[in-house]
Amino acid sequence: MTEQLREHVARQLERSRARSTQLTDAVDEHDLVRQHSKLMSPLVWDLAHIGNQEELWLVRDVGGREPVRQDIDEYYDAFKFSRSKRPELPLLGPKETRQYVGDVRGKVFDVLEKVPLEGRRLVENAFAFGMIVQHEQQHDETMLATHQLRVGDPVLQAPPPPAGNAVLTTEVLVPAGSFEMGTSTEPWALDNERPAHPVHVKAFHIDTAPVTNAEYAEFIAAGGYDREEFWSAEGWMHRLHSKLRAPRFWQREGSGWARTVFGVTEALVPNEPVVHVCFFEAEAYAKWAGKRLPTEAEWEKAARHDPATGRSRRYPWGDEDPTPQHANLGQRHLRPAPVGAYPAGVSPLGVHQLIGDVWEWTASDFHGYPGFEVFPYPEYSKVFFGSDYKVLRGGSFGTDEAAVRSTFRNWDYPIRRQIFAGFRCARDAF
Ligand code: AVJ
Ligand code: FE
Repeated sequence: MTEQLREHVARQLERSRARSTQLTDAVDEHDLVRQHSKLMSPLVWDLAHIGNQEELWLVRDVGGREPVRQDIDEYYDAFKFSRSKRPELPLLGPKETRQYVGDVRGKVFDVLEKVPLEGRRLVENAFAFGMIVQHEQQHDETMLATHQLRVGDPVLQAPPPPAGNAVLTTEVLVPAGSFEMGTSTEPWALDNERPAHPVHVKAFHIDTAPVTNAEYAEFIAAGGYDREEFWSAEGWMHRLHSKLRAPRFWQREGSGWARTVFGVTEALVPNEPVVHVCFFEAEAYAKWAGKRLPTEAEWEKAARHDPATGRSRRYPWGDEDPTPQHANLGQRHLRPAPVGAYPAGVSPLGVHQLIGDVWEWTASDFHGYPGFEVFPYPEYSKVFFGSDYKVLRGGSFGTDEAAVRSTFRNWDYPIRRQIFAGFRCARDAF
């Protein structure tokens, strides 16, 4: 059992490192150290930060080993310097960074071989490894978003996602009742997903698929960006101030639209979920459509509740880990898949593509669940609780399966568009 766990952790560490290496080897040194957007760190910062967190948690804390490079800790502390300030820091260069993360990883494999993974130690130590795997994958998704912001010839390649299929209904009714939200048993669930607790949800309808490019283009054509009545007061202020006219990376092409995807400008794919919209745009679209965004509880009930058993599933399709047949995860494709592309991933209530493709904005602010306990450190989520952030659910094509579950909660400012975010709509049932 312990050996199997060590094997599993080693494989996950290797998978995340292969991805980080791919994302950073794809560009030249100039593009590695450059800031491609004020919203992002230079790619070389993300890579060294991945190594530094790994050193802090696994080499020094779990392993009780001597520091590898204590002198650089402060430059890679995400709370000390904001993303926009990071390019001015005396950061490690590309070569030093690769050397550093490699040195740390070597020690981590040694720690993994020797660390106790029994009893209480199993929970504490195994979780630390799981947290670091997720952390690296989260930064890999952030680096993928930096790649999308980068200007220049395309450097990333991936096969297209599977084709779409007709989805027969546009929305389903989720009957009123209690369901179990969150988890107390997922071994790698983070503090904000815990504990499992019952939540009563009133009857509501939820869209069977995320809102598509074609649907979103109709909202624009209907004057959605000029009609204040669809926007919240805050959303309208932002729409005016930032002169929003369309999703990020869209451009007019004749009477239609084109969009730039990792350096390639192409015609919009009509039945693909819209991506790179902010919360305020999602909210305005929903109002125009006579709907609203789902709350977090509604989203999770649609994703997990099995009316036949009354149980909450780990994933919409059941309790098995995701496979490529279930969902568009892990940067296997460089875009969301068209609606209906994953019939095997459908939830018991008939809702498609809840996991993968695009992060989905919800109506909810980011708060701790009843009984929330900081674990293992307040900077993971507690310091972000409050009304500044909106919760996103489900993961995107750029999220690795190690870093998303049906209970997983992501959060961001309602104005952010560089993340791989889209949405689906809901409405009251009665
Ligand atoms: C959970 C995606 C909001 O990237 O800011 C990375 C994850 N926390 N390093 C982020 C995270 C610390 C976090 N999100
Ligand atoms: Fe981080």
